[in-house]
Amino acid sequence: MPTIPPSPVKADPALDAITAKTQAGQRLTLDEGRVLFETSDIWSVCDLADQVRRRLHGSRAYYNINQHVNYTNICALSCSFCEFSRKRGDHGAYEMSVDEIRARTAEARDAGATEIHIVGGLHPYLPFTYYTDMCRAIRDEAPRIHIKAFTAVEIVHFARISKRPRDLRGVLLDLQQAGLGSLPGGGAEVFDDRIQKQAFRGKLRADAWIDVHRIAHELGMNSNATMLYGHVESIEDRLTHFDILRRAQDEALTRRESSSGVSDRAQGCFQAFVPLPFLPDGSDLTHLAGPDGLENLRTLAVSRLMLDNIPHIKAFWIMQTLPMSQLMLRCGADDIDGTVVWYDITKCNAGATHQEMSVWDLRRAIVEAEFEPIERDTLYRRVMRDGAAWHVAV
Ligand code: V47
Ligand code: SF4
Repeated sequence: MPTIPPSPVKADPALDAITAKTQAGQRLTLDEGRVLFETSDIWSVCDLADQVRRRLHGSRAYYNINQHVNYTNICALSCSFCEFSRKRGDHGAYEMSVDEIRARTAEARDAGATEIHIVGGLHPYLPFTYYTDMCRAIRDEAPRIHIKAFTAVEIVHFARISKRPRDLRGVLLDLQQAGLGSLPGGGAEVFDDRIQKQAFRGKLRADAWIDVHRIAHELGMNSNATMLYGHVESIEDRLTHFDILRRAQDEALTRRESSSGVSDRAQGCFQAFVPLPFLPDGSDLTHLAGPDGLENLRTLAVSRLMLDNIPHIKAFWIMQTLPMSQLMLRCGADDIDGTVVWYDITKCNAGATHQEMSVWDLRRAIVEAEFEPIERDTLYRRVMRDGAAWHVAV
């Protein structure tokens, strides 16, 4: 019988102190985060993230029944990583009418969706009323569906087109009154001015992105945060990104704590962090390879370890693939997102925008990874269901 050679990866003693701190629930420094990104002992990093994930969520793994709507791909900006955006008149450019969005909502409601997730390009000509009408139409068609919509950069764009560039609060309030429930995490990319100039010129700087989320939190809405990685950013940039998010969440949680019982309005916070691997196909950066599987696992695991105050880490199966999302459940993730149905921003299936995953496949993937599948709503409450009829467990 041949002997099995020892694993080429040696346990890294530099991880001992980090392990002790993590197990004691202490916050890791950015220097420690650098060790996690640089060590050759990636499996210990994944194990450590798994311990934290199990401490927070046990063997539960979340999914939801949702539908994504990308209302237009016409965009005033030209981010170099983006394969989705078009200029007006370009082949394939589109914008949906409010009636089309209403029809998608009816389809989602009939399929039992609890959430509609809406993002689009920065359309240069649609008026602000288009966005409030869209929310009202969804509210009217499916009053129980949670509207998670508009990245921070879209909110700033709405403030400009409604001629009140400094009144982000007013814009968010108008949308909230029209039915907006929370903000998705997109548009953050990587919080670094140099990378912004290089890869997504004209998009929001970190402070502006954080401002939009802070105001949404103050208005009682929750939100998510993303990081687009594996393009031209460095490890330092990723760590800075985590640091900025962690501080913003500390502030949100402090506000929430100090307002409880005093204010009649609940304060929001970040619910989930979603690491997004750069997918080069069709973008202006096709000469880059994008991150490989190990880099994806490591980045997700390090995010779980560094973002100690954000409860959920999502492995978005559309970008990570379902098999990778299964592995990620063992490396720090507790959520794989949902049925999605339509997704236009990145396309892996020969360019098809219909990218649907059945509930059965989502649950099977979670069970195969040896976790308990839990259907959640947008606010991470457990959903109990009988076919398309559902209610939130109390
Ligand atoms: O902001 C664009 C990214 C984001 C590419 O909040 C790309 O639950 C990879 O934010 N390769 C939109 N990424 C998607 C998003 C999201 C997705 C799922 C869940 C949630 C949530 C948020 O997609 C954009 C941009 O960062 N993106 N092009 C690309 N080629
Ligand atoms: Fe426009 Fe968003 Fe694409 Fe940038 S990433 S070009 S803002 S749609």
